[in-house]
Amino acid sequence: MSALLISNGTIVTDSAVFTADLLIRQGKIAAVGPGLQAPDAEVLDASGKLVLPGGVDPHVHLDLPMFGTVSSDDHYTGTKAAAFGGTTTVIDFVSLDFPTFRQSVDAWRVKAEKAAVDYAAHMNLTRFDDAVAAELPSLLEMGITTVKTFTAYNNRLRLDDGSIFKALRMTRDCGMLMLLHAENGDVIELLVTEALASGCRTPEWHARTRPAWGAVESALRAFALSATADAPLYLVHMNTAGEVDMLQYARERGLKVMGETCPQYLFFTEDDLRRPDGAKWICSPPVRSAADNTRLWQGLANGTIQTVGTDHCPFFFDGTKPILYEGKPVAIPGKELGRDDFTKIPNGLPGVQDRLPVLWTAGVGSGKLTAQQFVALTSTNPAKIFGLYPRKGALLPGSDADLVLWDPQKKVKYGVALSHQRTDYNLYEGWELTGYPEKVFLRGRLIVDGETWLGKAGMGEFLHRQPGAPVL
Ligand code: DUC
Ligand code: ZN
Ligand code: ZN
Repeated sequence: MSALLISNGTIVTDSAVFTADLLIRQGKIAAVGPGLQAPDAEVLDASGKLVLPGGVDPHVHLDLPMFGTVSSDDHYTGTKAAAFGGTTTVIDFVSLDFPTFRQSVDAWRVKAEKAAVDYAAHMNLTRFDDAVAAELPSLLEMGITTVKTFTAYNNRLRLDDGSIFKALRMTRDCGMLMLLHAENGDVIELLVTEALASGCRTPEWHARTRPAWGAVESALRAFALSATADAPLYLVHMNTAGEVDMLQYARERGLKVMGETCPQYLFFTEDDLRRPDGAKWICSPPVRSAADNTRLWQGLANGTIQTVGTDHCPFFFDGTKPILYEGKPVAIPGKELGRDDFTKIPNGLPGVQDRLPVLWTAGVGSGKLTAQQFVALTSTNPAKIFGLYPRKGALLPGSDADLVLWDPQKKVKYGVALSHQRTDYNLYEGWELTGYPEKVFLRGRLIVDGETWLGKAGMGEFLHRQPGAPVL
């Protein structure tokens, strides 16, 4: 692979913004600094453009079976969409669908092989017995250093508190990190049963049966278990002000706890569920209120929350009508499955491509976040927390040359026409964005050039992660 010198760009890292050249050799960053000389290198003039480390999305669900259908982006289409949005690494979830972790991971590896950007996996820890406990440390041999547990989805995904506590002691001893989905499963089951019995079936009941207090109390419960086990814990998809309060409370007391939110929780509310097309906004946990949006923004700005992921798990709004994807008609059953019953609407939203562009405009453009905070939240922090740094999330000599040439002046009217997410809608339809990826490189190879796709299925590499990642 020939050398590339990106000259005169504005380098943005999690801690600095400066003008410099950046030299790429053999897919790695070879040097960063002013006035670099490389006579053999092709030169790309990046004057007026920003050079960012490729985004790291720590939370996606590709090709995930749910409610008799499947999330509509597979490991190729979802990672292609990620690349168009400036994300060059994604972390997907392995469902514990087989008797052993090994079998579950092997089956997932086959599905994930067609990824077009680099990828890693979290393991869903949705059973906990002697066999699972005995096999847990071997996840490290499979390159997996993180497990996700749930305090909701009774009789399916949920673990009881005792099992979460035991698992925390094990993840601590193995240098692993536990992720936690915080909602109150018992309360949800009861409220859903009552709602259906009373004929309440519209999308807004999805949120009304999954109350914010359940997220708040189970977040605090999980932090207490983490403190008692002296084990690190990462709270996924924070959606309520109360979770930010609990995370702040726990971190002020020195607990090893961290948190992630997602764009949908920064921008949308239960009012969106009351729209005629409200099913588009159904995800779990649900979108909440304007006050929750505000507190989550504060949590990002003041450092209480460490990352912005997406929980990308798209479904068609109307999966009976095909869309054209790469010139071919595709229709995958989606939200229409629950037209008459909110409990049958597949849970999840598209977002892997949208994350950087919408967060840039609404965060950096509005002055809520600095450009360095943007890089920290979307790339460097997830890379560090999940054991990928400094290979990913950094613009350092030796790092993978995953980078985004970002045009901070570019104005786009965003929406489904610009989106490569394989679904028939976009949550940000018609949004006027300022700042957009112009070119995206994966290990030194140009994979997105404006609106042109130069990547390929299978280009992505599986990232074998190392234990002992830092708590930020
Ligand atoms: N929530 C969703 O909305 N979709 C996928 C998984 C999850 O936790
Ligand atoms: Zn979850
Ligand atoms: Zn999720």
